[in-house]
Amino acid sequence: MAAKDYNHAEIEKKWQQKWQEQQLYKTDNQVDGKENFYTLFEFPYPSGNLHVGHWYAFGPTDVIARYHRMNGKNVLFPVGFDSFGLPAENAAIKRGLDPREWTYKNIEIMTNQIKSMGTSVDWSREVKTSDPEYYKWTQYIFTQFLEKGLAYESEQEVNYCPGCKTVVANEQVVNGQCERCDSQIEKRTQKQWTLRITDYAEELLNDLDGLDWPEEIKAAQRAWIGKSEGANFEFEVANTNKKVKVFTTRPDTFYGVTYLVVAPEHEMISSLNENITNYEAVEDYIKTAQSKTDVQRQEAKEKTGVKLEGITANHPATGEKLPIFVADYVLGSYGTGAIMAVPAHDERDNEFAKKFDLPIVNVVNKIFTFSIKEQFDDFIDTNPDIHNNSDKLEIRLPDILGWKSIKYPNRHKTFSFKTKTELVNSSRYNNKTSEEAGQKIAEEFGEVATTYRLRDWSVGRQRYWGCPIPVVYSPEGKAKAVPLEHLPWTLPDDVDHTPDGTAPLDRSSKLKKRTEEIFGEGWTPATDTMDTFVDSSWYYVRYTDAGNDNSLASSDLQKVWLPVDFYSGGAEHTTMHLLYARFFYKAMRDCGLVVGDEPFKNRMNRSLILGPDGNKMSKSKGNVIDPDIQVNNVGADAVRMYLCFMGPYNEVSYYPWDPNGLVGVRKFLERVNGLGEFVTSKENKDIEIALHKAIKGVTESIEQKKLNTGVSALMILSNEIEKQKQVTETQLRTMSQLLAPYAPHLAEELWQHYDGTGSVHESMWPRYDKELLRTDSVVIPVQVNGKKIGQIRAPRDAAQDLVEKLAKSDTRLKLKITGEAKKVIYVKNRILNLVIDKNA
Ligand code: ANZ
Repeated sequence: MAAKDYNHAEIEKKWQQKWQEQQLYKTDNQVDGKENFYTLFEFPYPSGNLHVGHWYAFGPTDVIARYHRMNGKNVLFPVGFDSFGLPAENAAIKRGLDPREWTYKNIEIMTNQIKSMGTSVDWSREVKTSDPEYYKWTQYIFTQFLEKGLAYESEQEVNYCPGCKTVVANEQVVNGQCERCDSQIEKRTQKQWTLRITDYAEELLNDLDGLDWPEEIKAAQRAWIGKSEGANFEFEVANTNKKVKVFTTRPDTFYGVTYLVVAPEHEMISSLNENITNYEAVEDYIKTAQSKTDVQRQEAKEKTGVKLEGITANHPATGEKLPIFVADYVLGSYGTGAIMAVPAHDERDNEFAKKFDLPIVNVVNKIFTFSIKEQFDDFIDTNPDIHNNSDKLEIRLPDILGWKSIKYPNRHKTFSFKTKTELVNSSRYNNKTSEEAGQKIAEEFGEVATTYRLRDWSVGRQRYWGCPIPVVYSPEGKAKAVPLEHLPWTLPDDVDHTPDGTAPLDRSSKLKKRTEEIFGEGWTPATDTMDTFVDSSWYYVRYTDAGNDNSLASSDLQKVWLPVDFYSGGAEHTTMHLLYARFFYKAMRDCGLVVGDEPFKNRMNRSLILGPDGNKMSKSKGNVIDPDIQVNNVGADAVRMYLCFMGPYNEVSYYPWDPNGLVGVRKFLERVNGLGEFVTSKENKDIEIALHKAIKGVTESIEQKKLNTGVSALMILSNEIEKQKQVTETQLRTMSQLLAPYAPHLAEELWQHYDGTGSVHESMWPRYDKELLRTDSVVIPVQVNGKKIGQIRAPRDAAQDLVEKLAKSDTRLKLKITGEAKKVIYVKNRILNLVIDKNA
């Protein structure tokens, strides 16, 4: 059958309409004999038109969803919009529009764009986080957290973004800057609604072990949670009733403490203002420190600080009087906000002690034991403090700092040694190892303690376009959750939403009126809205039962679909959304709202697309690729396939957009469309092998989520067909199946053209024949008088007599070879034809 011209616009429109009429991608919750498979991608913000980077999130993930569907799975592949939040609001403000209007108009545009890509999405499950039907449940979850003590409001130090004019969470501060607008974050103290994620620190850490996630994502979450084990000690401030509590990971260095440091934020400073004789200088120092970010403080080249004159601390073991400093290398938000300084063993303390001329007392030696001492004679000469006995060489040096200063005359030699630690200057703990002594010192003078870097999650935002915090206050100021019957606690519309650092909902008389009408005179509403990351922490649960009015999702449907089998998203969410969602899921579980411990079984962080100039795509750089234009020019199939072809999807690397690459893929699809011109009924073994190679290549490529090598496998197949100028319809039908995940419209067109039954997207994924792909041997068809009677496997390039022998000794074939061959025709590796005289 001859091929038609490739008219992408016609084909794509036609099939999108047909699929919609047939409801081809509507997912039933259970299908007999099919395993459920939940494929999820991070839903988009409707902040403006899609650019091709968005396509990159959905398009290749759609390839994966389609592949699983063709492999007999019942696939859930939903979409929605993360439609509350700063990006939408900021974009609306810039244009002087109402965020609601702007957002919903964009959702409409984006919906059409996502449809134009030919995604196999089940639109009946769409969620929009700014719909009252959705945020009713976000609010309900919040009230359940409140009841469980997992949500609380407290006066605390917060990260304030002067650009977005709101508080942001710790995770949303990247290198001291706002992850959204890059403004320098300021520290402020204010009342804030917060979620107790730190209660889950240990579980979040432990459960990572059981997840089928890339190691680097797990490692990043581990580092973010930042568990440190050690001890707390309390040092009395002499002649006061105050104590300084410190956290250390090195209790073994307790006898080496020569001074204490408190962070500029430490509450002790103001409470001892009468005792501190240089209080003014201290206050000045604190002010300067406050203008720096934590990152700047930690990275500062030179340590700074001020001694708190007039007070000292008592060392609990030695009774020695220790000076106390305020210094910004100690952070208020970590551990206890105060440290015991051990300048002999901690580099930061060492630098500080040298600058302020403080004593440095070594308390831990490291003993290096070398068994073959002869090799080190020259070494011994240059290091006089070495203990040398007859059969081994022992070097005792102060731990860490000392070790770094060892001179190696024989650097080129590799040698092995054992190390051991030994305490000195530590009273009765002398000669004990660090480990043993640390444990005992912690027990005797302090308490064993664990600290996490993770902070509780500040979720209140002083912005308009978000989910209102469903809390009201009694006239006495006591917080009360808005009960379910009054949810959704709707976002009022009588507000000037221009951000000014205060909550816009404070200016809503409708909200105030509603609160008083329901709860009584003098009651007032909470006026912050929630961080948009709250909305996105549970959307994947809602997809399982999107229309449910009575609960966030029925537990039956949750059990059917959760946890998510495959979740694809951006690497930037590793320690934000991905961590928040895991916490949320566990907290929801503890409130009886979901079942199971983890939301996402398997996670993949995808690569990123750059502009054609190699820079991040952004309007200001003028390098944004508009997918609509590309689709118009070359078709959605070509764009999808090109996105997959750019490089492995599952590696976090950067691929610049290459217009020539896209044209190349378009040309390839034209060639595939034209392969019909070579159709014959004659079987060609080379093509059959090439086809099976392609099946293997595409299957493996999609299984491994690389996707790019699958496109190359199809290109190789197409080349082979063009070279041989032969292909059967059956082979082209199979090829269209392989094409289906990547180029769903053209594949459907070809499938129908070559008489496939039903939709190609509902056909069974082809399997490859392993035998056919063996390269050390070949399969050779055997004929008698030109009629095929079967085939044999023979070593590649075998000589005729061996092939003949193999055929004649084959148990099945020999029954069909009914006489002596008069003549044997053998084409190497291809065919064996025996001419038998029938009458003989
Ligand atoms: C004494 C000591 C001796 C320390 C030594 C280290 C080495 P990680 O591993 O990151 O948890 N520290 C504690 N609280 C701090 C704060 N708020 N700001 C800055 N530094 C702080 O680090 C824990 C170590 O960091 C603690 O153990 C403490 O210094 C310091 F040879 O105490 B260590």
